[in-house]
Order: sequence, then C-alpha cells, then structure tokens
Amino acid sequence: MMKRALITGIRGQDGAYLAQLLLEKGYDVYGADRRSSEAGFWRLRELGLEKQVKIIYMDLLEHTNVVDIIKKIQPDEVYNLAAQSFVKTSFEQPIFTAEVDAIGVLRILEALRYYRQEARFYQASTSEMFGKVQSMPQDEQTNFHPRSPYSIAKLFGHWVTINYRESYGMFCCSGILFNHESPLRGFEFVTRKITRSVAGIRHGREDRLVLGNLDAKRDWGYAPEYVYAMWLMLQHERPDDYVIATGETHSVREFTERAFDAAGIRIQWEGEGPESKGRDRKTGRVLVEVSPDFYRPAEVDILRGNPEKAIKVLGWEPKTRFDTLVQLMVEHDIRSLKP
Ligand code: NAP
Ligand code: F7E
Repeated sequence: MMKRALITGIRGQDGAYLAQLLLEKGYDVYGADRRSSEAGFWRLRELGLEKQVKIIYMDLLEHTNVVDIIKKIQPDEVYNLAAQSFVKTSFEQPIFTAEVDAIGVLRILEALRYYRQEARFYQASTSEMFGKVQSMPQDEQTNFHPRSPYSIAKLFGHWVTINYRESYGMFCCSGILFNHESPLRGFEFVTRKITRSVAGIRHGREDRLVLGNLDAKRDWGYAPEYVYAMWLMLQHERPDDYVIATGETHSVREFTERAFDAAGIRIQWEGEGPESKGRDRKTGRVLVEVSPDFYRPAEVDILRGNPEKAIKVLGWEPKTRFDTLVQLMVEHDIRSLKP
C-alpha cells in the first residue's frame, strides 16, 4: 500500500524538497499550509509539483484543526517543518514564535497520541539550540545554550519530541539540522540575500549589498541532501536524534566573497565591524556595506556540526561543499534575474 505522508510547512524551502523526495519514492503526499492571501506555491511550482501534492489547511496555532487533520488523514509519517523560522523576527515576535515553534509541536504530538499513535514523527530541530557553543564541533551530546526566542522555542520542541518517545513509546525523531540552503531558500536569510543581491549587482539592477555581522560563522549545507536525512531517520528501525551538518564552518564574509567571485567580481575588504566595506577591486566602487539594523540582540557567533552518527547509523553523507553551494545559488539567481 502507498504510504501516506503529512508535511507541515509545505510552503517553505524544506517542504518543497521533501515533497519532491517523497513523491519520487511513491508516497501519497499531503502538504499542510496555514493559508495566506498569496495564491499558489512558488517553490512547488518551481519543482513542477504543484498538482501532485494534496494541499490541506492546517495552522499549528489551532488545536482542533490539527486534531481534525490527523484524524482524517491518518498519516504513516508526519514531518513537522512548519515554524516561524527567521531568528531575527523571533526577537520581535517572541510569543508568536513560541506558540508555533514550541506549543505547535505539542499540538501535533497530542493529536498523534490520541488518534494516530503508530505514525512516525519527525521534528525539525536546529543547530541554533547550541547557540553560545559549549564545545567544538557540536554533536548529539553537546550541551545547549540557545540565544534567541526561536531557539528556545525549538528546544522545547526537541525535548517534547524525545519525551513522547520515552513516555508513550511513539516513533519520534528530532533532526538537529545545521543551516541548509538552496535556490529555494527564503530571501531574508543571509545566503539567499547575498546571492540574490550579487545577481542584481551583476545585472546592473542593484547598487550594493547591505549586511549585518560579517564575522558570524555557519556550517552551511545543501537543502535537498538534508531532507533526505529526515526521511532516513523515519525509515530506521529505531527512533533517535541526529545532527545533520557538513562539518565545515565559514563566515558571512567568506560567503559574500565567494558569491561575488562566482559572478566574476573580486572583492577587496577594508575596515572592521560596522565600518567594514567591500569594494570592487577593479573599479574601487563600494559593493558591500554593514548596517547595525541587521544585527541581533544576541548573536550565535559560530556553529560547526559533527554528523558522524548520521553517517554511521543512517548511511547519510553531506555531498555538496561550500564552494559548490555558493556557486549553484549564484548561478541560479543570475539566470533567474536575467532581463
Ligand atoms: P521556511 O522556509 O521558513 O518554512 C516554514 C514554513 O512554516 C512556512 O512555509 C510557513 O508558512 C510555515 N508556518 C509558519 N507558521 C505556521 C503556522 N502557524 N501553521 C502552519 N504553518 C506555519 O523554513 P525551512 O527553511 O523550510 O525550514 C523548515 C523547518 O526546519 C523549520 O521548522 C525551520 O525552523 C527548521 N530548520 C531550518 C533550517 C534551515 O537551515 N533551513 C535548519 C534547521 C531547522 P508561510 O509560508 O505561510 O509563512
Ligand atoms: O543568519 C548573519 C546573522 O538569518 C545567519 C534559519 O534557517 O538557520 C537559519 O538561522 C548569520 C547570522 O540564518 C545578515 O547575524 C549577517 O549570524 O541566514 P540567517 P540563521 O539565523 O543562522 C538555522 C539553523 C535555523 O534553524 C533557522 O530557522 O548571518 N547575518 N548579515 C545576517 N543574517 C541575515 N538574515 N541578514 C543579514 O543581512
């Protein structure tokens, strides 16, 4: 029989790639959307999947709605990808973020406990939970020190997922995923903001790129490989938690430099902190500036994950390395912004 999967956050980056993977594997895919005034699903459309995913309305804030959907669909696998996922916004909307990213997880788990206990459940946890890192690199044993309302809410989601596994024997997995990017990444996240702007500058449509903290470092991987890890977790005989990462770390400054390189523009840096500037080596024109508007009240300075457990137990492997990732995102944006 065809397996039935329910993906929350179907409108997001990971929702689209996971839907693609599950459809290829022959699943019946239900995509939960909270409904917005924006018609259509641009990411599903970009992957040619708009007609293949069955869209249903489900807002994680609405308990009866969540219960109703679980009762009706009776999914075999549930992937909870829905979240207010932008860290900066979580400082401005901490309560909303906690409602969705923390209590929202519990709403799904409660619905499953009552109406579909045999379903396998994936929770989208995050490297942001490591925050002010306690050791390098971070793995499943590393202590958490979250630095934003987002990561604090996600920490609740992580622990409640483990708790439902331990309390009720439910098949619940938490994937601690490090940053993963792609041409479907939201435009407010730093990688996409950079690649989009670099493409705009290359086509003469934009003047300059304004960023926040250039010295923040992240472990950036390629999103399609990360959704594959989610699926692997739910296929394993035992539910568990896994770190998914590349094991490399790079700064926002390096990402920016590589992105301009990929567009054939060499950047020369000058100054420090908010005074930093990036100039075109050839023309001397300022192409990158810093504005404290993009700083966060508390920053996560550096993240680097150790995916050994996922490699050994799941047979997962990070394939796309930093340079290739930057290159493919820039090339995509240059193509798509072409006049
Ligand atoms: P994304 O693009 O921001 O997608 C999240 C989706 O959740 C959005 O489509 C959003 O709907 C939906 N959503 C927000 N509030 C909701 C609510 N109340 N009810 C139902 N749906 C709601 O995020 P992503 O990058 O695909 O990430 C997927 C998940 O992994 C998220 O939980 C994120 O926190 C987590 N994560 C991401 C990364 C990463 O690097 N990408 C790393 C670790 C963990 P709208 O489109 O209507 O806003
Ligand atoms: O920031 C710095 C910023 O917004 C990365 C989410 O998917 O990954 C993501 O969270 C770094 C931070 O991602 C700008 O201060 C500098 O240090 O791309 P980001 P994030 O906060 O790491 C994790 C794993 C998730 O779980 C989240 O859902 O870049 N930075 N200048 C900037 N960031 C942004 N957005 N914009 C800037 O102009």
